[in-house]
Amino acid sequence: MHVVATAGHVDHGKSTLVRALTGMEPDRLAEERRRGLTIELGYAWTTLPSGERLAFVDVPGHERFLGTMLAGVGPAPAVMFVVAADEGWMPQSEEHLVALEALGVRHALLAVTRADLADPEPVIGRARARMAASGLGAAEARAVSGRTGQGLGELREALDRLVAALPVPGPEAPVRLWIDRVFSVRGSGTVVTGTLPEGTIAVGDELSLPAGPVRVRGLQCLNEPLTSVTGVARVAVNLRGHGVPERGQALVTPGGWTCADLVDVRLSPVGAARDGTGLPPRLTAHIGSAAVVCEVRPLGGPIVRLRLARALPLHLGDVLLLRDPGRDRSEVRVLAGASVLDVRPPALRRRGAARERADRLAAARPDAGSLLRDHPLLRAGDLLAMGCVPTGRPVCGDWHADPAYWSELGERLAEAVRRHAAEHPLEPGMPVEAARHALGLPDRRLVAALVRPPFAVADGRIVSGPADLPAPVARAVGRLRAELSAHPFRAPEAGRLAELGLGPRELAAAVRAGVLLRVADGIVLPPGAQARAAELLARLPQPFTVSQARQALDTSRRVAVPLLELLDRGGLTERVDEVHRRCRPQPPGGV
Ligand SMILES: Nc1nc2c(ncn2[C@@H]2O[C@H](COP(=O)(O)OP(=O)(O)OP(=O)(O)O)[C@@H](O)[C@H]2O)c(=O)[nH]1
Ligand SMILES: [Mg+2]
Repeated sequence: MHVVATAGHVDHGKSTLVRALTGMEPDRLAEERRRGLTIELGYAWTTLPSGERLAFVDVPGHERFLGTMLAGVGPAPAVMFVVAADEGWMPQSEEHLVALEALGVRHALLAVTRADLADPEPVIGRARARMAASGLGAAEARAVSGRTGQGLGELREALDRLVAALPVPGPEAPVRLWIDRVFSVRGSGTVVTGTLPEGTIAVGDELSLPAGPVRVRGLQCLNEPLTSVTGVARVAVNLRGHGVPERGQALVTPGGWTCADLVDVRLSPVGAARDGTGLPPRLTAHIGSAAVVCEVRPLGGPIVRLRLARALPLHLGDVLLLRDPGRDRSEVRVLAGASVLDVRPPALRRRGAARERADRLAAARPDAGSLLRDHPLLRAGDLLAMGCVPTGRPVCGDWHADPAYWSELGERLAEAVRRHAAEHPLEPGMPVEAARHALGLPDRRLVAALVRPPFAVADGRIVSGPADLPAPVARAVGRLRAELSAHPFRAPEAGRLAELGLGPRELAAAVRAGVLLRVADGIVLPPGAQARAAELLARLPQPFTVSQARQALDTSRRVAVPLLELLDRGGLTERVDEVHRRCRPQPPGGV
């Protein structure tokens, strides 16, 4: 089915035309019929010549009910714009047109009605010119009469063409049903109605309201009970859950939207505001059936920040209509459309931060690539809740990153690992957690995903080796060095080396690469072990025996003997006699 809202000046014949097209009464209230005035939104439906079903949301034209008009038009994808042939273009014609322009409505049909009272042609010309100038485009026009039925056949065919040209909404899209009516049915509880623009609601679904989760007990579409309904549709949803919903709230897919009370937007001023200077500091923002007071903070150029009095479920690319409720009634009060650029904007504390923000958002678009340039690291669920389908592959798990930011992070990580190695030469490598902290990342897995040769992750540390060291060897060496961190001189036994996959060839490569020190055949220690050993041995009473050295180094004879020989060769120690050695004084600056 399709949904079309009406629009047009008060008393121009919108409800009469809907009645004539559908045979249903859109003005449900006794007061409306008594006064001949639409106050609330009206609903009526018909079948078009093509067989397509079309529901109308009939809006009031009176200036006092502009908020209600916006609630009706907001979620509808197309509009039937009504102008009376005998009265012509009037102030609320203009105001409604400006509102449609601000909302970005692009699909409209012009019905010049009451054609039985005056020649419709001049009015058609004027109205089409206004609509074309406002960005609504070249709308098809029909002269009709809701009273005599003149032109209704052609109007129905034109409505068929209008709805056939509408984009097909996605059945899988997250649900956001802006509530336009709430009532209770004895024995069934609360029922809300609204225009479902896209997505699917099924009986049994769990959805969210501001007050909490609710479950769908029953569904109706054009008075028929259904088990599931896909947008576009007029729906009545019977809910089970806590709290009583209100018009202006939205029934949404949990996690499908970002509930935001602070948004950065790009303004498109409309109507008289187009040449105006700046906006008042307090306005009313309309979206769907919601109307929320907001404070306006200009950031620079067309970019402004809105603080909404109440959080709304929003996506990037949503359009809020801004109007000034306090202005003189005679003026057109709709001021601008505000296209949402960010629903999680950063705080602006520094001087000049607002201007920088405006520059940054100047070219922003509502897609994942653009969003990631602004929020460089987001989970897939966050992207979707902000209204952007992730494109490209995640960098790890469900994390998506801006490519430029990701490669910069890689460089920062390498730098941090090198600095860590320089500052902690005896540690086997930088702990992954320390790297996560240094880079300010939210998830350790991101650090692991950033590690590239010559670095590798082993036992919770980032170990380094030259690029030509094969990754499995680098990992094994990293693990070995991690094991050595508590007892740096307890070189692993042959069995452990074999378990780690470090045979003679792998050990030789690691030694060549400088990531291990060869003490003797099959005995390896971390690089820098000589200096560390000399330091510990220098604390012993001089001269010392192999046994004393073994204890000081907390190792076995198997390691101590060849290590001392290595130190002798390196000039760090020297023999005094058959059983004693001593440390050789070292030049200042160390070895
Ligand atoms: N002669 C004639 N009168 C019409 C026609 N359409 C509407 N009217 C009359 O115009 C008056 C207003 O009609 P409505 O249909 O209530 O107008 P509306 O646009 O719905 O008004 P609001 O909802 O209050 O903005 C009523 O008295 C109708 O009888 C028409 O085609 N011909
Ligand atoms: Mg009416």
